[in-house]
Amino acid sequence: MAESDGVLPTNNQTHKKIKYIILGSGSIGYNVLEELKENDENVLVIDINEKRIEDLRDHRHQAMIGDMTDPTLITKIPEPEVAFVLSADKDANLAAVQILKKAYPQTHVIARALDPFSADQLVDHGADVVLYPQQVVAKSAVNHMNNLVASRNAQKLFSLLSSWTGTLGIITHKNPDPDAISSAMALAAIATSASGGKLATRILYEGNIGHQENRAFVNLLEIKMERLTPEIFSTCNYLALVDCVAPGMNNDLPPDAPINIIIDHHSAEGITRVKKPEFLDSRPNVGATASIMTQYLQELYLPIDKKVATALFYGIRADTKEFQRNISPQDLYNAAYLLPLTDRSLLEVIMAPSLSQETLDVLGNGIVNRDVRHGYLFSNVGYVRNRDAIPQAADMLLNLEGVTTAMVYGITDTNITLSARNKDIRLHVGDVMKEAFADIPGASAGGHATMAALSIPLNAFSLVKDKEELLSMVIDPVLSNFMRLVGISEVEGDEN
Ligand SMILES: [Mn+2]
Repeated sequence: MAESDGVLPTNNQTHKKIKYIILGSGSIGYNVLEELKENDENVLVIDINEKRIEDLRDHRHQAMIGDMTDPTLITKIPEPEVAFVLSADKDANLAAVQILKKAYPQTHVIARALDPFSADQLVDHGADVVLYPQQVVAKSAVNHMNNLVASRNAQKLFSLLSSWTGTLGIITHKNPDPDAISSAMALAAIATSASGGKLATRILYEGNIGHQENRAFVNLLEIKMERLTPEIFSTCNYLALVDCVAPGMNNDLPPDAPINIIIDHHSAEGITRVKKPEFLDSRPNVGATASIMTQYLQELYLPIDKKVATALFYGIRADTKEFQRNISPQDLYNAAYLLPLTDRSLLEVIMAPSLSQETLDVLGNGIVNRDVRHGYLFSNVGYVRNRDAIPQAADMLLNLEGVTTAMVYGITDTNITLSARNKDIRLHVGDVMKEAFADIPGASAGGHATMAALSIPLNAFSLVKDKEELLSMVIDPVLSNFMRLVGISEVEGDEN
């Protein structure tokens, strides 16, 4: 310990600074000392027991004999950053906490309680942290149990997959998002490694990969996904569902579809699964299925491919709204585990995807077709394939000078869609929308003061062939209603 005997070059004090003191060097005190010494910290131990102090000194620890309840003793030692009060005598611990807090109010005091009552007393007398060892052990036991259950699940999944040959179809939910897609990738990786390649995997989906950020995710990570068709379905010997609670829930499978594996984090309350899967891991308290998959990969000590790590990290991030929603410590731990394994530059590109050609076209139409009246912008973007482009156009058009409320509408194969954005604090756009669209059959409108959306299914208007004509037929009376409600005339327009 030669170096810790010296004075740090920048330290002009004659006495070296004691960072930590430990009062009471029984078994807990000694273990804390050992932990601190691992970081090579400057620690002083004080105990009333001469024999213990001698032993510590023999092992080249800084130690002194003293009674921790003696006020003159504490004031003799230099002010420590942290004091551990760890004796097995509860009255002595309480007295020491009081003396320490009086002499050195800045020192952080961590104290040992002998029972729940003394724990409360220690807090009342200023201890910053109180440890009740029995409770610490109990908590740790339960933690271990949870980890054991998780690792048993991982083992069970692994051995199940290792017994299979043929093809495993991994089905994500409808309109898959990064959580579902990355979970499917991870399951495919586990299956390949468990079966030694004897089990082929296919990642399957229904619906669309709508948002351009999700499309960028799939393209940049070169994820092979196939649309689920009856032909593909019939080639699968086994089926897994990821990020879905049951067949028929957020997927178009029949409720009695023979699913072998379900891994999910949605609430299963009130769900009846017609056939029980061989493997079921349903954890509603976890923020993302990708988080569960990451835990499996860790438990199984499987190497994580860069693309899979990048996908899973992005999946956790997306499902927890950038680590802000439904996040558990386990999710944060898993994300932190993945981060060094990810491809950072790829992550950056996915998070800032360039606009697709169609989105650019929709934004362009939104600008060209705008009609601004007293701060209200209306824009018809016509037929769109990707409805996500409409709210993006509304977002952008709200930035135009003089515009306080932007309403963009268009028609897809199945719906008429309108998005509203508002920065006029006098207007609650969600409420006005609801009122304006109240008469339309099948319409669903909703929103907040600053943003709102409307969707009208087209099945009620199937006789009209021309989409553009249909759009104006439906939307014109609605917009008149809206203008009447907010008090602007339809005839006049601003210059733009
Ligand atoms: Mn999810």
